[in-house]
This record gives sequence, C-alpha cells and structure tokens, in this order.
Amino acid sequence: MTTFTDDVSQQLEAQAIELPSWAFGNSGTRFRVFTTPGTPRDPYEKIADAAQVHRYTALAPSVALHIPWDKVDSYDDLRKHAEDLGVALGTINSNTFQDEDYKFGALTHEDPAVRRKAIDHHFECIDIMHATGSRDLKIWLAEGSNYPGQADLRGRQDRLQESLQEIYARLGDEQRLVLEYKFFEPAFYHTDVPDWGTSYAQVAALGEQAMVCLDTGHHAPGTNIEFIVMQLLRLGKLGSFDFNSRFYADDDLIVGAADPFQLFRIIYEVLRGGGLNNPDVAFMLDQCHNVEDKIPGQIRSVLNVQEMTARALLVDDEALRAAQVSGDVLEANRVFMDAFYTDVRPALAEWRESRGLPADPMRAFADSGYLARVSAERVGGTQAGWGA
Ligand code: AOS
Ligand code: ZN
Ligand code: ZN
Repeated sequence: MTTFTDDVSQQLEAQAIELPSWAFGNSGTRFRVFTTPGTPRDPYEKIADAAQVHRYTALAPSVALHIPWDKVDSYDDLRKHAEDLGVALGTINSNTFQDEDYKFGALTHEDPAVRRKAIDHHFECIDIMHATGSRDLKIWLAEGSNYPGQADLRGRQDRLQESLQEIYARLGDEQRLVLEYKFFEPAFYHTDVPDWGTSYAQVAALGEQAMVCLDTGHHAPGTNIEFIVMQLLRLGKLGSFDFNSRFYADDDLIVGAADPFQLFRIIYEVLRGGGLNNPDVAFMLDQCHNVEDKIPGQIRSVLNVQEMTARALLVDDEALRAAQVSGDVLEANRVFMDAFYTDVRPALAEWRESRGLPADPMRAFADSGYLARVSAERVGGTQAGWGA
C-alpha cells in the first residue's frame, strides 16, 4: 500500500475548497427541476448543509454566496451563524443574468441607465463583502449576442472595461475582483468574456487586485485546460477556480466524475505554480446536483479533488525532470502516469483517521441521519435561484 511521506501529509493539510451555496438548492435544466427532500429553504440552511461537508472531510471551510439568491437582513448574523457551524463566508458572486433589463447586456449594455443599474448591483455586492468578511467579488457575465451583426463587438469591450473600472475603484484594499470567462451560453454567437485571454486583457487593465476565474466547464471540447492554468499562474493572474466536470457543455457535474485524469493534470500545474498554499488562488466548486443528493454530492466532490491532489503530489519530480532534460519521452510519460495510476484511497483513509476524521466520510455522513432529520424538519425547499 502507498504511504504518504510527511511532506505529502502536510501538503494535504493545506487543502481548502470553497463550496457554492447554490449547490445545496434544487436545480435542473430548462426541462425540469427535480426536488430533493430536505432542500434548504434559506441561506442559513444552505450554510448548515455546507458545514456538514466540512465536518466529515475538513476540506471545505468556506461557502460562497450568490446575490440576490442569498440576500438576508443581516450579513453579520449570517456570518456568525456560519462561524458557529465552523465555516466562513467566502466569495460573493454577483448576478446580472436574471433581470429583464439585462436582455441585451448589463455591464456592456448600450444604455447607460442599464449599465448604471448593473454597476450599482456590484457596489451592493461589495458592501455585502465588507459585512461578510469576503475577499473576492466574482463576476460572471451572461452577455453576448445570438446573430452576426446584432451587436457592436468592439464597443461592448470598451463599455465592459469602463464598467469594470468603476467597480474596481470601489474595492477595499484587501478585496479582489475575479472575472470568469465562458465560451458560450446563454449567448450563442458571441460572448463578451469568452476566453481566458479576454478575461486577462480586461483584468490586467484594471490592476493588481483583479484576477481571472477559471471554470473548468467553460472551454471548448479538447481545450488543454492545464496549459491555461500554468499560463495564468505564471502571469500571477489566476484568482480562482470553479471546479466541476463536463461531458458536453457547461454540465456542472461532480468534479473528477467525467475526467479524473484532466483534474490530476490541472492540480499538477497548481502544485508547480505555487501549490495549495498559494494565497492568490481560491479553489471553489461550481456545481449543480440535479439528480443526486446534494450534501453527499459535495462530499464526493471535495474527496475527488483531494484524491487527485494526493496523486499529483506523488509525481517524482526529479525523475520526471531528468527524463524531460534527456529527451526520454516514454520515461517522462511513465513517471507522470505512475503517479496518476496510484490508488491513494487507503492512504487517504489512514491520513484522515490520524487526524480524527472518519476514514470514509461518505459513509459517516450517511450514518449520521442528518438527511432524514432535515427532510422531516424542512418543508418546501427552494430552487438554487434559477427562475427565482
Ligand atoms: C455560469 O455558467 C457560471 O459558471 C457562474 O459561475 C455562475 O454564476 C454559477 O454557475 C452560478 O449559477
Ligand atoms: Zn462558474
Ligand atoms: Zn458555468
């Protein structure tokens, strides 16, 4: 059985993955939103569910909020609620994709009044960040067009930069803006922030507190995502990850479910580019659990990330480097694949037990009876926010 060196054990301790509050609400496709018993009815209950993931894994110490889905009367109170449950409030996600006014854009809209409204929404998010103690404002924009000729592509880039500058100027000294890119959807012809290059160009023009967010589901099939990870880390501009996996488009499935090898390769570049301790990078999940139970779905997700991290930590860097330098293609590939093919599950179970955690967090949560309890207590769970 593989055993971890002290160095690997310690590095694993540094792993922290932020959970999205919306993963605990009901979600679905445009065809149907299926419900699950015990779905949280408000942000307080979403945080309580997220705290369960941390309790059994020690991997998920913070929860990201989405505004306005997670609006509450007192963010101080919500923050205290989270702290009482052993977690912190994390990234604040803005939302400019569910308002009638944003049909033709928000931060890029031709009409200054619509742009004003969208910028003001981000000011509100920044105010909330001060109350929650959040560092990051994450912006994903659903802006683009469906038909060639419909929109002034260049004018929209200029307006986007102007709007982002206003938002950026409002950030506190310790706060950051992270701009997420996505190659299509909901727009089908052009998207205003479709790729890492555009996000990079937009945030580089803002300043040091602006970074790129890489959602693993937001690329064309076949894209070498680990190359983008490497490049953004090299440029000091990778601010956060939205982890999930996809078979087709932006499927938001459990990270590592579709392509564990890709996850391994991404994490290997993370380790090379600053490691799990890199304060510049926030590791988040962005997933929806449409047909599976949500809390176990999130537990499975953070365990998948941990598993591929452990494997990536096993790469024999010295042997790999020697093979690369001498041009030994097959030996370099063997060293890399040896680490990937190592079954680290028994060693991770031992690692957990040595830290007072359950060897099998999935089973421990199932045995706890939490789901049955909240299913009896909570009636009338809400959607994640889509259509809300
Ligand atoms: C949308 O596709 C993006 O992944 C965003 O991160 C979005 O805000 C998130 O999925 C919540 O809906
Ligand atoms: Zn995302
Ligand atoms: Zn997405």
